[in-house]
Amino acid sequence: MATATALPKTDYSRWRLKTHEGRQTWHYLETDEQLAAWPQATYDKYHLGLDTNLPKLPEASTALEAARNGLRFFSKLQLPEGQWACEYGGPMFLLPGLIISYYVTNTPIPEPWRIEITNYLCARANPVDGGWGLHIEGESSVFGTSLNYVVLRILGMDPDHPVAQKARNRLHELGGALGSPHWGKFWLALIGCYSWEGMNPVPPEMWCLPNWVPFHPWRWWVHTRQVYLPMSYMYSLKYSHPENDLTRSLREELYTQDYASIQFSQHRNTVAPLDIYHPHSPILDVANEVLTMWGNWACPKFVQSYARRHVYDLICREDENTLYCCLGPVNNPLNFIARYLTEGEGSHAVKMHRETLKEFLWMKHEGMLMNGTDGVQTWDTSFLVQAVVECELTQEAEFKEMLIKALEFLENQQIRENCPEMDKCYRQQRKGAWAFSKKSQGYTVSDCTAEGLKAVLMLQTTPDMPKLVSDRRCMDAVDVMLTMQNADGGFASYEPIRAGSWLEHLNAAEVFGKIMVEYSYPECTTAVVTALALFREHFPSYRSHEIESTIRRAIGFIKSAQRADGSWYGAWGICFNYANMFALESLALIGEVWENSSVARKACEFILSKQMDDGGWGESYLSSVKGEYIHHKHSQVVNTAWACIALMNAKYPHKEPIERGINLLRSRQQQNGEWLQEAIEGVFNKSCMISYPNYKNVFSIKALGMFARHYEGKE
Ligand code: LAN
Repeated sequence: MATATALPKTDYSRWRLKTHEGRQTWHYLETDEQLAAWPQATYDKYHLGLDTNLPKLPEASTALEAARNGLRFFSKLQLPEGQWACEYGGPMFLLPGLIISYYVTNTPIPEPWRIEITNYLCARANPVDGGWGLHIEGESSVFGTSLNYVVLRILGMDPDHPVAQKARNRLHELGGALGSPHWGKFWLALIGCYSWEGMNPVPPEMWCLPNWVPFHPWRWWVHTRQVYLPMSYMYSLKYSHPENDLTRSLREELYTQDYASIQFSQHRNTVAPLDIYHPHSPILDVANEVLTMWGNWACPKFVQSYARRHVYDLICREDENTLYCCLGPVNNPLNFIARYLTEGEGSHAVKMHRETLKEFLWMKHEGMLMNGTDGVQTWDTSFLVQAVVECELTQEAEFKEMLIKALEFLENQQIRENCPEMDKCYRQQRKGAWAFSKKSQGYTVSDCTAEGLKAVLMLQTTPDMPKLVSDRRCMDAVDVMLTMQNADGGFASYEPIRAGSWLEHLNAAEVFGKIMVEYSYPECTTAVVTALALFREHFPSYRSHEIESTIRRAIGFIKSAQRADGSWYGAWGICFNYANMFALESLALIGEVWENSSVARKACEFILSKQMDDGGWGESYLSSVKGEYIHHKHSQVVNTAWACIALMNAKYPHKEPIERGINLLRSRQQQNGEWLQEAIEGVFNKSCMISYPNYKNVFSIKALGMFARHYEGKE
């Protein structure tokens, strides 16, 4: 965005991405000695948007050659430890948590971060109205605009700067910060710019209920419970950062009314209409009234302090179980604040959080942003390996070393031990699992375990590949997955479902849907069944009956989840194209394809009905939000790759539509083998989008490879 006042920039030739045991952090080299000792790598340059000078490749005359060119390019982005990294931005409510945590814990913000976070927020302000939304492609909202405005002000931007002025005007048009959703009110209360009285309750006492209570927090989706855990601790303390000049100015800037005149207790349920994805249920409103009274008058002091101690114990366990990385980008800063307020500056935990928070920051051409996790390392690496296998390129000498390194990474990152006293912290079995990011984060994810295991098995059965993961460890991965099947046969994300979806009536976050409990997902389910099936080929006698019945029930779930129009709704990628690809892979596993299955046929018809005039597929993120297929204005490489893979999974008998899709992929490939970034690819909780920039390369390579295998040289 053009601004009247030019913003400083750091010197991009000084940024380096470091990887150590899967921990990825960006460093700004201040001295010439450092620069000489640590040259900038191709992957640094690529991620920073600098010229990589990678060569033009010979023009591809077949799909396989195009796949090979794609892989030649992508192999140059592999990190020294064997994984692939990338930006994982999209959500616009994460940086505020980090910066507010730095602010309330008196942690200095390094100058290069200050400059580049400011640049990022300026680059990402809505060019029309100057605000920020829930995610980078979303409309400006009070949540996004108020909190990112606060970030810019904490980072030192003058309130008269044109970017600040424009954002403030937008915030005021939206009614000001009084209309912040629950989580926004929380962050503002922490910095002393909102009153705790105006916040719906998050009582820590909930955690003292007996475990059989059907709405006990241990039954909630793990992200929701790990966010509300530290939030309840700070809510109970009603802590606000001491008032200073910034507090006083922000109180004037954020509201349309005089701050002193606001009766905060009347605004617990004031939320700007644009911010509401999931409106309060009447049950939640009643519960909030009762719990407010409980907190104000009824809760005995000893219960309160017992609850705080219990919650604090769980916070410490989460820190220790994840080596202070925490489950995600919201609970890490929250736990950091909780530990700081309780243990003070000298504490080991405080020091550790200051380190681990760095793993969530990412540098790109627009500046510095916060990723949705501590990286995508294991997930993207597993997919890349599978794409290479699909292309049958594993035997080519030029990719050998790359694949060995990828295997080494996956071997290194398998989780080897369960959490100590795992029942006390309500944790899922994790010995044998893979996390989405890295081992030390330590959270089992069903499909990350599955994709990790598939990649390992595929590589280890390739001639001349080392065998690094023992049979026993592959069995451990299977053991974890077998603990995770839901009653409906499907698989959820981190844990099996622990309570019914009626708990969504207590969803208080307003901005997200489906956050209270786990659900069965076609994506996760497919990953698990395909992993179990591959495992069974190599270990036919290990838990064979259980594997057999798990697969059967899982496929039953896949079939039952198909919508009347033949499609599947995808919860983690945008949207129907993503889930269709997985679901059809599950069906193919039991031999159900276009030729013999009405389920597969209907799905193919749905997919074909969405092909665009240029031969590609393009789905808008609104598909995820609204639950119905909505075309993007333009076809998208990633959607096209998914649709082609889906049709090939179903063995759709006519080559022509698939070839048109493949030709679109080829026409968008650059001369150095890469594909360029298009619209956002991923989603969570229905309303928030998240970027998967490696998908454009990985899934295009896979689609081309599959096409080559199915059709090339066979005419
Ligand atoms: C992710 C990223 C990966 C994703 C898949 C593996 C793709 C999926 O199949 C299972 C769920 C999972 C692991 C997932 C869950 C929710 C995450 C962690 C995210 C979408 C990335 C960011 C998001 C997290 C909840 C963001 C913080 C927001 C809160 C509401 C706490």
